[in-house]
Amino acid sequence: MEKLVSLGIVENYFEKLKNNLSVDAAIVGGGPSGLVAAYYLAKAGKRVVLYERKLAPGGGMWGGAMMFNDIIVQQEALPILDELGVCYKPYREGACVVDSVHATSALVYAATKAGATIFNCYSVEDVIFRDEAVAGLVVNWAPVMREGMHVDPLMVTAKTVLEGTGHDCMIARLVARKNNVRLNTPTGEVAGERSLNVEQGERLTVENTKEIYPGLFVSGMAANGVSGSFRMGPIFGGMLMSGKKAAELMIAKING
Ligand code: 48H
Ligand code: FE2
Repeated sequence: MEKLVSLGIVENYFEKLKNNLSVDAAIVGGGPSGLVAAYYLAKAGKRVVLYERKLAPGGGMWGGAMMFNDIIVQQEALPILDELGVCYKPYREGACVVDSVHATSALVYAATKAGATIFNCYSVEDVIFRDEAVAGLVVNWAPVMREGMHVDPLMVTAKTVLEGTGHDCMIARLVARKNNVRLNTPTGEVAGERSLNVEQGERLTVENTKEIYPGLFVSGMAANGVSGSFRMGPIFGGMLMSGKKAAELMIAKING
């Protein structure tokens, strides 16, 4: 029985790994925007893989506001919660309150149920750069990166890559710096996030969700960070709508 347990995991895991070495969409980061993008891409029948460096995907959504584990979602984003089967309570002016633990786990469930593969405990450390385009990801074990061990990575080719890394925008930063290229952002580089403004931040998150370099798309806080727009605090409609828009743009690119 001991051998069966180990063999079952090893054989299945390596099968999963092999099946995801060349994909339609590779997503960096399992925050709300990345998870929603993974859901819609998978639902459209695309082969999608998502890498999350933490043990649990979900990013900044688990903790609500200052660990008060509720979030606000505005009216425009409720169709996404309905589609993903997330429960919410009407509050005021069309906005709803959502239990953040319920919502975060629901996004993880919906994305994987739709067919997206999530590899947790993986760090994306670089991209594949070919013919002046981003053509995939370079991945490693998150603990290897954290320990600073000199261990070479594995590579995954992808028709489209989504940076959903949150506030850091580390993928956009390294693509611009390492390859000395300009991004499709107001400054040509990572502009950096501005202070808090809920209305502007929410609107611009969706507006700034786009392809910032051939093959490389941005969603969520990374979309704001690269374009120099505002943070918005614990309101999550913009993150959800950004993930959906990213998926739509990527599907259009994959379909040529
Ligand atoms: C693998 C990585 C890597 C890497 C990072 O920050 P997130 O929750 O992402 P978003 O943009 O979908 O959501 C943002 C939201 O949570 C938020 O912070 C808001 C609304 N803030 C407002 C405010 O005012 O502060 O998740 C990003 C995920 C995390 O889980 C990281 O661990 C992961 O990406 N990640 N995974 N390889 N190189 N970098
Ligand atoms: Fe945040």
